[in-house]
Amino acid sequence: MGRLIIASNRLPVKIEKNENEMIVTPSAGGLATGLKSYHKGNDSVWIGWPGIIPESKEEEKTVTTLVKEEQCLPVFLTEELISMYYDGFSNATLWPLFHYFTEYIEYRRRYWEAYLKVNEMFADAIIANAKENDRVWVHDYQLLLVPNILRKKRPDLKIGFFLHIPFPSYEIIRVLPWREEIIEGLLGADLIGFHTYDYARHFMSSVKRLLGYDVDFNQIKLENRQVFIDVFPMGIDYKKFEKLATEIQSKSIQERSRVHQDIDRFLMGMPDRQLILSIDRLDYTKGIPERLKAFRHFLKEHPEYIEKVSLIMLTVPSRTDVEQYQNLKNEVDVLVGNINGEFGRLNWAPVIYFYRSMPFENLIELYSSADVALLTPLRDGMNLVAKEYIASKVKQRGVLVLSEMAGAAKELGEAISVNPNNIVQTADAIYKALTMNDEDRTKAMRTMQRRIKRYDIYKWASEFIKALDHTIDRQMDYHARKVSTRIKSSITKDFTNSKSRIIFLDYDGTLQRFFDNPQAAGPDEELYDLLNSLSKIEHTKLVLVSGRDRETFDRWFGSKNYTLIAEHGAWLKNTGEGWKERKPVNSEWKENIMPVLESYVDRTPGSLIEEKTYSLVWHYRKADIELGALRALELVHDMSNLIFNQDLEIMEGKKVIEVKVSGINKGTAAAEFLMDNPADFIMALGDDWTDEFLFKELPESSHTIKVGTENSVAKYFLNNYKEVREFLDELRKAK
Ligand code: GDG
Repeated sequence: MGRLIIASNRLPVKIEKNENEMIVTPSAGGLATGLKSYHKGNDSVWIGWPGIIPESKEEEKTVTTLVKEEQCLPVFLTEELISMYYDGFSNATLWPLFHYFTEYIEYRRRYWEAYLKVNEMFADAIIANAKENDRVWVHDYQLLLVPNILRKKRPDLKIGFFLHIPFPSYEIIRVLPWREEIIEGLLGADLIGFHTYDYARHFMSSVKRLLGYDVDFNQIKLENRQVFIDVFPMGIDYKKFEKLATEIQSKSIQERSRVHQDIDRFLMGMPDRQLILSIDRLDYTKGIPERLKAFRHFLKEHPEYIEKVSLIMLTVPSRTDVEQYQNLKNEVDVLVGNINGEFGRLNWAPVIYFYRSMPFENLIELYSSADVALLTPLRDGMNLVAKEYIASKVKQRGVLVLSEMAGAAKELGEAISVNPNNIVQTADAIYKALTMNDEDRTKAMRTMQRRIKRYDIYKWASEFIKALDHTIDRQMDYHARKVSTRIKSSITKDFTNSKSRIIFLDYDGTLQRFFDNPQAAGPDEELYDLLNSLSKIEHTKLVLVSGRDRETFDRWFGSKNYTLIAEHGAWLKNTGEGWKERKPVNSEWKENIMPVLESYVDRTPGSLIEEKTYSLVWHYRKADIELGALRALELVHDMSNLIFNQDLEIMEGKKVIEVKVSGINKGTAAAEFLMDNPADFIMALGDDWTDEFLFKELPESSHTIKVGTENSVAKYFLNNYKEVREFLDELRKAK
C-alpha cells in the first residue's frame, strides 16, 4: 500500500488543556475510523487544524509533538483566520450556498481572501510533506481550492477529493462571485467523489456551463489531462454499532446506564408506549422546526397517542456565535415549549429535548431503544445518523422515517420517505411508522441492514483509494499515447528520411479552433503561412480533408498548392485542377429531411441548418449545452426511422448532426487518393468522429493522430489545434 496524505479542516484528534498540561486523544469519528488502516500504515500523515490556538511558540511546539505521535501534522490558524476562513467563507458563504439557503449567504471579499490564504497554507503543508508520487486525499468544503494549488506546484502528486455535503445545482452555484475559482480549484484533483449521483451530476453540469470543458460520462476533459468523477456513498463502522447495541441489549437492568434506565422506566410507564428519536446538530439545514410542527400536527390528528409516544430530540450545539443559529435555537426552544405546554401531562412530556451532546454509549442506547427514527433534514449530504440507527437495531424492531432530501435516502429506499417541508405528509408518516406491523418493520430493516453492512466505512475508503489508483493508471495510459517529445522526434525522423510524403489534415478543430458561427472560422495568416511552407517541401503533398462544403473550401484554399477533399469525401480537387464529384447522386431526399431539421431549429434556440451537396447538417454549438445534447439524441432517433431503407446515413460530429448520402466518407476518399499517389510517409490528423474513417483506412505504418482525448483508433493524440500547429511547425523546420 503506497503512502497517503490526508487533509481535512480538523485533525482527527481532540486536544484538551487543563492547567499546564495538554492531553491529546484520537477521535473516533467515522472518517478517522474508515481511514485508519491507510493513515496508520506506511508512514502516512494527516494534515489539519488541531482545534486549538496556541498561546505561545512553546505551546505550538508541544501541540506539534503531541499530535505527531498520532501521525498528524497541525496547520495553525489565528483567531482572525478562523473567523474569516472557517466561520466566514466556509460556514457563512459555502455552507448555506451548498445547502440551498441562498438567503443566508454572506458575500464578503475578506472571507474569500482568508479562504484562499488558508487553502494555500494547507497546500504548502501537504507539499512540505509529500514525497514524489504520493497520494493525497483532501476532504470537504473548507478545502475546495487545495487540489488545484497542489496540481500547479506538484503535478506529480495523485490527488483525490471528497465532498461531504451536497453539490448544488448550477442555478444555485452561479450566484457565487467566486464560482469559477471554486470549480477550477476542485478540477486540480484526479478524482472527485460525491455521496450521490445528483451531486456529481450538478458538479459536471456546472463545469460545462461555467468553464466550458467537455464532459464525457464521468470524465472531464481538460487541456492536458482528465478528471474523473464518481459516487461513493459514505458508510459507517457497522460492526462497531452492531456489537455495542448487542452488548447493551444483553445487560441486566442494574448494569444499565442512567440514561438507559430512564428510557426503560419511560417505556414501562404505560403499555404500548413508543419512542421516536431524532439526533442532529442544531443547524438550519436539519429541518428541526419543521419536524416539531409535524409532530404537533400528528398529536392533534391522533390524540389517542397522548401519553403513548414521546419524541426524544437530541440536538447538539453548533456554531453558537452565529446569529442564524441563535435564532434557530430560540425558535426550537419556543416550539418545544408550546408543544409540551399544549399536550403535556404531569407525568408525560411529548418532546424530551436535549440541547447538548451525549457520550457515545448513550447514543447507542437511544438508537437501540427507539421504535422510530425521525430524520427530516431540509438538505443533508448523507446523514450518517440514519445508518447508525439501522446498524443499532439488532432486533430489527425499528422504523426509519427519512427525508428524501438526505443523501442517505438514495440507498435507503425501504425507509418511509418524506418531503420535510410537507408537515401533513410527515405527520402521516409518523402515524404509519408507529402502526407498522412487525413483519413489515423487520423486512424493511433487514434489507437496509444488509446493504449498509456491506458498504461500510472501510469499504467506502478502500473503494475511493482503489478508484484513485485506477484513475492514475488511466492517466498514465493517456500520457503514453500523447505525442511526446520522443514520439515527435521519431515522426520527424521518419518525415525527413522518406522520399515521398502525404499529410492528411482535417480543418475545424484540427487546424483551427471552433467558432460559434462556422463561417467565421476561416484560416488566419499564421495558418496559411504554415500550410504553404509545408506544401512547398519537395515530394510532400498536403491534403485537407473536411466536412466543409466545397464553395467555402474553394474560397479559402482554391488557389493554394494543396489537394482539397470537401464534404466528407464527396468532392475532390487536385492542385491546379477543378472539383471532381466522387459519386453523383440526386438531392430529392432533402425535401423530406429538411422540414424535420427545421422543426429542431425552431425548438432549439441557437441551432442552425447548413446545406451541402450531399448532406444536411444541423449545428447546435450555440444552443444551450444540455438542451442541445438532448435534442441531438432525439434527432438521431427521429432520423434513424426516417432514413430507413434509403441510401443515407447519420453522422454525429462535434455539436453537429449530419444526414448524408452513404458510402461517402473521408476514409474512402483518402484511400482512393493514395492509389494514385503512393507515398512512404503518411500522416493524418483529425479531431472528429468522422476522422475515424480516415484513420481506419490508412496503411498500418501511417502516423495517425487524434486531436482531443476521446477514444480513437488513432495511434497518438494531441490536445488541441494549437498543439497541432506547433507540431507542424516543428516538422517544416526539420526539413
Ligand atoms: C457532514 C454532512 C454527512 C451526533 N450527536 C452526537 C454524536 N453525533 C454523531 C452522529 C454522527 C455524526 O455525529 C453526525 O453525522 P451526520 O452525517 O448526520 O451530519 P454532519 O455532522 O452534518 O456531517 C453530512 C457527513 O458529513 C459525512 O459525510 O453525512 O450530510 O453534513 O456520526 O453519531 N456523537 C456523540 N454524541 C452526540 O451527542 N458521541
